[in-house]
Amino acid sequence: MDFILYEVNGAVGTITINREKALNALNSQVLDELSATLDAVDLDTVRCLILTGAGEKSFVAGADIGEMSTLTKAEAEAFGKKGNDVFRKLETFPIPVIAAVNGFALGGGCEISMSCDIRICSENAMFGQPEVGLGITPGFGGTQRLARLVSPGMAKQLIYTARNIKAPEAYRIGLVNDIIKAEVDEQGNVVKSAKEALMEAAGKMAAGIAKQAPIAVRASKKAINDGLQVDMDQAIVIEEKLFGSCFETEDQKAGMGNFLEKDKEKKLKVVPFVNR
Ligand code: DAK
Repeated sequence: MDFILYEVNGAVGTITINREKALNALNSQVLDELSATLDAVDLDTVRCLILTGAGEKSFVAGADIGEMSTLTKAEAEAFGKKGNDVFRKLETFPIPVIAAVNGFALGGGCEISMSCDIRICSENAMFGQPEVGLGITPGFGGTQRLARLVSPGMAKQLIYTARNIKAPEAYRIGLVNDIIKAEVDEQGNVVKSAKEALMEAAGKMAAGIAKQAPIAVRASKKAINDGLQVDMDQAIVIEEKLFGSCFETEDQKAGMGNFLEKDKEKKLKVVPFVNR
């Protein structure tokens, strides 16, 4: 892989888009490598993923404008589909994915973060959908996911004006769950950069997810994602089925058993990921 790094720490996998010279812009090769990396994740051991961009300056500064600039209509559609397929793979990935957003998350960068379950960002993050300024519409699901995540009115404002927003505004409109600041000592010296603090916070959140019963976490993700696509009557049926699917698993037996035995030590133990 030229542009993707993947490392596993315990039950948490971290995928880094590593094309720092181009601010981690997404070209076809990055998209292909990201797709192959997701296919190779060992779902028996990894329970949560973190997606980030290499360096301090940029998460992902968008789809690669150089590559897109000469596309024909048919090629543009194919490029859009390539991105959409990978983003959808991320969105429907069986385990949760946390986007740790450092610096620029513009166009395709904002869009890939919105395909993740949770977004946390560093204080230097900047989000935006600048596409209309480039003569195109957002093309990797930006028009759809932004409208669902924030509100149709806010999504329209951001997309029509192509205005970039900083971390506090992204937090205010609900685009990110949290903003992580650099750590500074009493003399004002930076002891932990915003990126380091961000990755530490993402790691903690991921580890917190990874220690929960994995079947229940996966089923919860599916219930939320699938339920949001249908009306409430259908949505609660989806939930019922996924709720039912947790029963008779080792996770459910151990999880409830630990509680009923009132054994504090046991209760704190990680429920094993053996179902199955
Ligand atoms: N693509 C390619 N290269 C990029 C890039 C991008 N999106 N963003 C930055 N780079 C490259 C720069 O060209 C530069 O390369 P060199 O000149 O050093 O070779 C290097 O990264 C450093 O960038 P700057 O020198 O510009 O750095 P600055 O700090 O001055 O500025 C910036 C940072 C993020 C403000 C600036 O680079 C910038 O404005 N970048 C473009 C941001 C942007 O407009 N992003 C949205 C891209 S459009 C679709 C499919 C997908 C999409 C749409 C439709 N369909 C098929 C329908 C998605 C579209 C997009 O994402």
